[in-house]
Amino acid sequence: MPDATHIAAIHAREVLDSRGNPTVEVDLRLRGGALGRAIVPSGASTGRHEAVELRDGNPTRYDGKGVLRAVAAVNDVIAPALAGDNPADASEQAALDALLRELDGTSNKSRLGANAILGVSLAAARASAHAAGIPLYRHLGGESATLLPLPMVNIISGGRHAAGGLDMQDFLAIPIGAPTYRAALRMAVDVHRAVGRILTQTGPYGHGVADEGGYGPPLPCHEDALGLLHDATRLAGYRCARDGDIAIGIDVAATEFRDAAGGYTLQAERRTFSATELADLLAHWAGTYPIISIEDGAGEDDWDGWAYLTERLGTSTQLIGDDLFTTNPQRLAMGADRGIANAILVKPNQIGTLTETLDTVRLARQRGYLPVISARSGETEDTTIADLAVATGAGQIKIGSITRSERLAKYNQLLRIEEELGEHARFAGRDVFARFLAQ
Ligand code: 2PG
Ligand code: MG
Repeated sequence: MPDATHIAAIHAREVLDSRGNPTVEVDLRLRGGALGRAIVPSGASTGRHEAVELRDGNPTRYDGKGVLRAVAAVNDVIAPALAGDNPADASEQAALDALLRELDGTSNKSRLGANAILGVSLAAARASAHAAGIPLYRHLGGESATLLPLPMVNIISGGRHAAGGLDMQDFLAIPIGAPTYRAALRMAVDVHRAVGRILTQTGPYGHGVADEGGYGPPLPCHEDALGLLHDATRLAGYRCARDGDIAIGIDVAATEFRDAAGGYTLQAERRTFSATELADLLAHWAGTYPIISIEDGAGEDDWDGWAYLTERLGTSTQLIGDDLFTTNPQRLAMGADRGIANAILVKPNQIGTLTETLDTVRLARQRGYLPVISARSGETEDTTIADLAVATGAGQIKIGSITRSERLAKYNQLLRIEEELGEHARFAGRDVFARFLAQ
């Protein structure tokens, strides 16, 4: 059938994410019968430069967080345009995404909503993979898509993702010594369990989970989180070292505690830091603990702070721009021109289409930035980012912790992909960080 990959119908509905907040789900059916479904995630610590997530703002429904307007944008605007008399071809992802951007007509997707647009974009990719009878990672990445990502796994949460009092958002275990993805996942589970054992000795905080499934204990200061991670790793029988089994990552999410005057106030440290002082504090920790990766160690518009941080730590440590770059090729190019950061967090809903997400990963490679595919703190059973990580050969993924099924849906999908690839599956482990480990 020549037009089997042309779109026959698109239908969106409001469903709920892992925080019980409404989000957009899209079903997209092709003329040949193939169906694609995607659910859009949602952040809590969102960057100012992200594409616009359209919410209803009606306080009588879900505290204003309803997405009926975004759902209507799909059903009433996008569906008639893409599935009408002149249907779009879902297998032409770039053309389809260009059409979606044109329909929206704004630079930040504020008319139809990035949540409406991304839902259609991802559902089209899934439908088209089904039509081709191949898994999504292969559809997007071809035969060479065989590299499983090294997971950076949230163990302790703070900031907007937990109520324990830490200002910084994520303390992560990175199983750099693992020989395979499956082994890496198990090592992360072991560390998570060991942290739970230690926390249970001192209080009730070894139970209950933060937004991304990690622990959110009320620790007196940030260094205690690093110490806890370090001790737990050893308790689990691993070596916590840059040349060992587990290294440490931090998502500082500094934008969240930067004030209007440019100061960074850490309640847990009972003081306000300048950007330079914050970078010095991070450098001090990196000299004490085996920290291999630091995300958003300066605010999203603090280019000078970022420049100093990069100068201090950029050769020895992965410095990821999340709120800084917001998966936006223009923002990444600006940063690359200034030599700022050396890695980029890639979240499809920050930019709003699959094509732009892939463009950003491509640009990152061209400019020498390591891409890290990432989930949001508000997630669902959608597993697209697992396939995306393999499709792009990104080498790293950040999904949150290893409890809660919106996280496990992705971790488990990667287990399936690894099994399916069999002897073709590759895993880079510590080699992802070769340029930093040589220091
Ligand atoms: C981040 C993400 C995921 P959020 O900051 O990296 O951990 O959080 O989705 O809330 O922006
Ligand atoms: Mg972040």
